[in-house]
Amino acid sequence: METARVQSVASTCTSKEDIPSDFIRPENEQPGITTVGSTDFEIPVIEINDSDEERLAKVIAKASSEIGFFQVTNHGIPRDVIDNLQRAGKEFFELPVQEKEEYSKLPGSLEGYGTALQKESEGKENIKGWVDHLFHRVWPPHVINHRFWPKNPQSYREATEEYTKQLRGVADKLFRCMSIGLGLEANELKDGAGGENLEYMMKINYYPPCPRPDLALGVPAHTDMSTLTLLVPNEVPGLQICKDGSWYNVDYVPDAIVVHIGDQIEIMSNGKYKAVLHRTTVDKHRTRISWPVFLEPPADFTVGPIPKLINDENPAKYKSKKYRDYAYCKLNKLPQ
Ligand SMILES: O=C(O)CCC(=O)C(=O)O
Repeated sequence: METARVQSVASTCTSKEDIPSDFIRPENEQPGITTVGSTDFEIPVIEINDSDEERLAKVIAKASSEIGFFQVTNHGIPRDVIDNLQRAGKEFFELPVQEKEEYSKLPGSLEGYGTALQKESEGKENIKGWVDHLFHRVWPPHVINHRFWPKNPQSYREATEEYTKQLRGVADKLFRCMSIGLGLEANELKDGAGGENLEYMMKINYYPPCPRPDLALGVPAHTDMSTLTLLVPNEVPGLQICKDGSWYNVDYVPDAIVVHIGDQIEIMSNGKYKAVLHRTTVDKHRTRISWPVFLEPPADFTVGPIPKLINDENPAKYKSKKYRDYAYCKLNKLPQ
């Protein structure tokens, strides 16, 4: 990598002793060494209020196949709905740890609160991520377990329900456009992932200030195993995407929703759309918070390349399997 294009995320930091060693990434993952300062390609920001879905489909299909990532504006979710969601989530994370721990994950459950000091189950090194998080499902009603929804602040439930209701409309529009962009009927992509049974898993990532943001990561490099991820961050940048082996900062775009293509869309499209490899950095002085919602097929639903997209010249590149089995292999780092 050319040194001139490399940017140090925290050049003012002084010594490695500033953070515990189990947060320090190996050099090939350290953002201070591996972040590329400028892009020679554009990270797409797409206005989705275009009522011509054919035209919109082309733009979205291009971003989905070239990068697997874009941000959408003019999505129709009112600013105050997002503000209420973000205020409630921030207030929860600012509570004393004992109160947050009432929502801790139970053995074997993905939902619940996890602390920053939890070890990642990845790699032999067990390096920790500089982040706290809370997971819980928000849609459809039969998969929701309110045990994991904070009761404090009181506004949390209503704010989250209202955001979810609005987000479903955006998700449906994106699915329709992505389906048309593959030459399919508008409903086929969503139907291939479970249709109205698609499950919405919300996560809140809370990244406190870090004295050595050049050495640590919030969330390490990964692709999302879901279909699509729709995310609203606070104003502190930190998301990076990988393209052709290099890491690029994603700008914070006010009022935008960040869209990641996940593994299940890559599979259904038989590789035409790409799941984006991404990670998060942390800030020396400011707290970053993000609210991804992962749109997941039901556990027993089988996902595979959409039959209309495969033929003798373009055979299936991926296995069809139950989402439960896909998730098990991904989480345990087993071959798919
Ligand atoms: O915080 C972000 O912007 C991305 C978070 C993420 O990739 C994740 O939680 O899986």
